Amino acid sequence: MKQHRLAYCKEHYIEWVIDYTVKTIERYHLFSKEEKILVAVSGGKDSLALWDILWQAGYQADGLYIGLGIDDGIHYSDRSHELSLKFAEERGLLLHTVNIPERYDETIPQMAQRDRRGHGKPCSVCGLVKRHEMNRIAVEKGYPVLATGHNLDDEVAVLLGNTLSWSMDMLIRQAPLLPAENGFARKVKPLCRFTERETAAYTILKNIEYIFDECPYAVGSKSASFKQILNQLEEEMPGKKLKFYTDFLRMKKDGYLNDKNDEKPGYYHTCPICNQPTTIEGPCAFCRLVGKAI
Ligand code: Q46
Ligand code: ZN
Repeated sequence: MKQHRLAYCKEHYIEWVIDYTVKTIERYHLFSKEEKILVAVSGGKDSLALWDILWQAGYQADGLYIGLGIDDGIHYSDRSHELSLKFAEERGLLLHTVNIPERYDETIPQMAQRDRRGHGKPCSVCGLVKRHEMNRIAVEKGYPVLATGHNLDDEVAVLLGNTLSWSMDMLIRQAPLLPAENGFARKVKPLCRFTERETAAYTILKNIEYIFDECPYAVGSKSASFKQILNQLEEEMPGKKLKFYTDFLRMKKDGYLNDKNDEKPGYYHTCPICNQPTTIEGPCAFCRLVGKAI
């Protein structure tokens, strides 16, 4: 690992990953061992690695799997559910499951077809639904903390995208911890300092079976192009990704990006249907999407 100037054998690599995650949790004050954590699990390497690390490190972490109804010939959703269940059973961990087509009578691609946002591409609808369901389960089942497996590659790709478009409201909100507010659970990203390669190495060394295929809709996304560019940079300048991210966080901490004049969304209203916070008066974007508002 050139960026850390470290090289480990299998046993010490696993120890290092767990240790480094705990340090990240403490550095950004993400959560404590007394708190119940809900880990959003997709069956992919990052979320399963995160759940495994938190479990190994002695945190109280349960999982949440959201079935999106994405098939596309490879049974992406079925297979990722199977692997998440297997992971939980092998460790005696609790996995909550929400099946979107069963609960709302439509798969994510079907919802996306009806919706104008995203022009038929399901990602923006998918993001809206996942955010809503994760928060719903966290609040309903009493989890103060919601953890996702976003890694450094994900974070720097978002950072590059937001910088290129100078989306100040998004830059202000990008952080390893988003505090709980107005009916939202605290959101945390304990793997934000690991590259994708590092989390993949952890899952392989721990023999964790994960879904290797990406979601079929991830192909050709903007974020995939940003990741490619950043990987080229990293090749030439090892450590660039981590430095880009940590310098950004340091600048924010030093007050360069404060939210005095930002246009960050104000969640001043409560949806009359689902009771979740919303920026608009009346039914929230989710309830309008799933047709409950009609
Ligand atoms: S799952 Fe959903 Fe992603 Fe698939 S449809 Fe797009 S957003 S790519 S993380
Ligand atoms: Zn609502």
